[in-house]
Amino acid sequence: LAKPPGQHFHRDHQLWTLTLADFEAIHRCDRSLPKNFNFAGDVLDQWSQKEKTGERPANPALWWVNGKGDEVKWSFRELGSLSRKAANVLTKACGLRRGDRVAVILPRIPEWWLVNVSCMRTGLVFMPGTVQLTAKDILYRLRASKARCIVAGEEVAPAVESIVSECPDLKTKLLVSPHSRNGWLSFQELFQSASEEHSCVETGSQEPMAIYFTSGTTGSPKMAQHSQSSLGIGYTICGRYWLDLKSSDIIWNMSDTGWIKAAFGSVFSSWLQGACVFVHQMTQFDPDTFLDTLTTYPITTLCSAPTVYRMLVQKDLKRYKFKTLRHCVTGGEPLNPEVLERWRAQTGLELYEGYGQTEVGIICANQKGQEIKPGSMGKRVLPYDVQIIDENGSILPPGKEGDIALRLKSTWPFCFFSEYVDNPEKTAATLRGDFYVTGDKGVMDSDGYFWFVGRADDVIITSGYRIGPFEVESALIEHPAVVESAVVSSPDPVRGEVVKAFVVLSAPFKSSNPEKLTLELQTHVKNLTAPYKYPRKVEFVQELPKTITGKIKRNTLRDQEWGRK
Ligand code: BCO
Repeated sequence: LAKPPGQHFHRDHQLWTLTLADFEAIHRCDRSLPKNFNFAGDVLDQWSQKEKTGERPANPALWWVNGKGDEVKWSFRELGSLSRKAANVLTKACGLRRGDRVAVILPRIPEWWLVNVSCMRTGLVFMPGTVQLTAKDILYRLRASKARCIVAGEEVAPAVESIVSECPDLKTKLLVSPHSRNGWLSFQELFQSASEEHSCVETGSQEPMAIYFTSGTTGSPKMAQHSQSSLGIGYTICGRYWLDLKSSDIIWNMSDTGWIKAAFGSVFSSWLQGACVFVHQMTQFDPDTFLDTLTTYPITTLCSAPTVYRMLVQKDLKRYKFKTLRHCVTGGEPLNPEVLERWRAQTGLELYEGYGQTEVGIICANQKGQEIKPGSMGKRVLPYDVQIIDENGSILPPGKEGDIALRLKSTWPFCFFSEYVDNPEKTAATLRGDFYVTGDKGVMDSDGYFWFVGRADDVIITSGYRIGPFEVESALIEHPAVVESAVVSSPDPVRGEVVKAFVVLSAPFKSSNPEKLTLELQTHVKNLTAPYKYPRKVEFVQELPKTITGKIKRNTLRDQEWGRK
């Protein structure tokens, strides 16, 4: 990086060697991002070279197990050749072109990593989604994004088939399964005969790389778009200083493939540092299986939602020997200080909380080497300038509660998302003065540590998921028993908070058995939208609190749930 200010650094520069000062310089625009950048070509293929020359430990790049005896281990070289084959499947057999959007709805199987990397190689924009998505969710995503292709497994294939006639832009359905299915191209078959010869596309650093659907208070999920550099370079600091990764590490990041946490924990942060990504494909989360995995495999780094740690500390952890585990991090929802203390007492390990969002990545964290203040989400992560601001966009002094915000002017942070696609109003609504407003309330103390207070809007953060009340209310209203409903957060000892629905019943259902009807409504929501959103608590009420203009006052119900006046 010994370049005069304002010049592009050479794209062969090894990003994992950049220092914090280099990132500050890039952020100040003293140094620029490379004009072109492609994570597959510029990072993964370089690690492949380092493997050849023995400059990287003989660690796999990806280590996948499923608990049934199946195992996959790929080096960076193997990942390179396999993803080149997959790239040829996407461009040649599927006829996809640079910039096309591809919905990828796969469980934690090795092909998810292959398809993602092959999208990078070909300049396709990948849109990950959880396999919990239902037909209605998938229809919305395919139509809103005008996706050209969907890559899916048997789990969601029937749901896709039920709505595909309503998606005129969708040209290809690619099935990842050992079996074939009518109307689908078979990934496995095409992959077998695909060539390993493929030249990585020269993508621009600001070119779109991925779209994530993210929930808000109103309407359907919005499409947050990230660029090649915001994901591909933006997570360097996070990988090095929060996850504390080196190329000899093995990181197990639990997150479902549908969330940005899978992108940074199981792709970008980890592979930028040349670490091994460990994956255990469990059909359902089970704390005992989780702990067995952690003791069986030489995992050094663990990344999981606070809900998982809350479930784990209920076990007798002293019975387990985590021989290689040395660094544990958490994020996606607030961590209670008691859980941190119990984890430390039972395992002897610290728990490093980070805070972020799909749009911005990780912006605050307890980074390795910093003192941890239990209950705080740590200090700002470079290059972000995180501040607490008031309703006019002015910075508040330490100790004052306000909106957690990121300074965008005069330099736009390169890890920041590009926009909400086709939604300039929503993009503009997140801006206040010089800042991007996260929608979360918080406080910064005089040492620069941030403390989470709560959401400024009606979004519910449960088990690490971000759920918009509107999405749950829209599902409930489709049941004949529901006249109207209001969905808010409610405290929960394990999940932090859960979704609670207040429901006004229609006349024929007023005398129904409440337990039976609760179960029926829960099943109804699980069938209509991704099941993680279902209301774990339901209360039947005569009426909902409303404003004079007839708008439901969710905040009154939420305050009531949380015992606030
Ligand atoms: O609890 P229930 O059994 O009543 O319901 C569960 C599932 O059984 C059910 N379900 C799933 N698939 C279904 C189904 N029901 C019917 N049909 C299906 N096909 O739905 C409920 C899903 O709840 P869950 O996902 O919370 O399940 P579970 O097993 O309790 O898992 C617990 C956790 C903690 C493992 C899970 O909640 C989790 O993975 N949470 C973390 C989420 C995460 O990674 N968030 C990060 C987002 S990115 C981010 O925040 C950016 C900044 C850091």
